[in-house]
Amino acid sequence: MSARTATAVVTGASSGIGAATARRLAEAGYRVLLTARREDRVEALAAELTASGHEASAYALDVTDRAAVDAFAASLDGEVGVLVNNAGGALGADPVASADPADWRTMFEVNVLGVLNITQALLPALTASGDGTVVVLSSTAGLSTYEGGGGYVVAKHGAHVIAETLRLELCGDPVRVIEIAPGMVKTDEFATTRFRGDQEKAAKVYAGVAEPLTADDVAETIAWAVSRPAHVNIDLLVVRPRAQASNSKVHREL
Ligand code: 8X3
Repeated sequence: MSARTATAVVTGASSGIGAATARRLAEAGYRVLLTARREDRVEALAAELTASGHEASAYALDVTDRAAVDAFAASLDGEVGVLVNNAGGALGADPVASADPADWRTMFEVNVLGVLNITQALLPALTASGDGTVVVLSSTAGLSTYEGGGGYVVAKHGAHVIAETLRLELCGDPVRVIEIAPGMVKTDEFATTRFRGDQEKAAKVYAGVAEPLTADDVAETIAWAVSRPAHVNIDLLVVRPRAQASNSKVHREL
């Protein structure tokens, strides 16, 4: 399937890596379908992409709402070439000893069940395309832990395991499963959401780091992985800034 004929669905496309990925895939020739809870944001980005000659549309969607996800899947006419599971996020950085179970539940809902919901719902359309690609945007937090990682680390390990398991289960079907695991990425919202709007705490995440990854660095990586020939599967790609050697080893110029 060529990019020119393929539809790419991106979740969490209202900002950050999701929005940047929608842009990159549109530029690569995909018909992009932007989904996110914030309808005004995805509408605006879809309009902008359409105005610059790309094929783009928007759909308000909360991936944790299974009925809404099923309705979205039923609204699609035809095949889907690419699904980018980007919707996700962190809440809190508390130690296991004192973390709020409600935060853990929220993170599990979006980072794990959200991926499950939309992947299940779109698998028939991805398979029907004859050359489908599921991207799971996990995190380096899905591969190893760090103090205060808590429920985010747990949830992203879940996303990582979904990708690994699905790849095993789909072996022989015309659908590949790509996992992209970014490390430190400076986006408008990730750290601010994690620290519930506390800008000072959010800024500390990136303090002294010369060049954290940008949303577009990750989007470019996703677009590259997705655009490999159909028989080439980038199982797992870890991408970090040069200043970060592990989850807890970061070079800061302070
Ligand atoms: C984000 C990476 O290190 O903040 O997925 O958990 S980290």
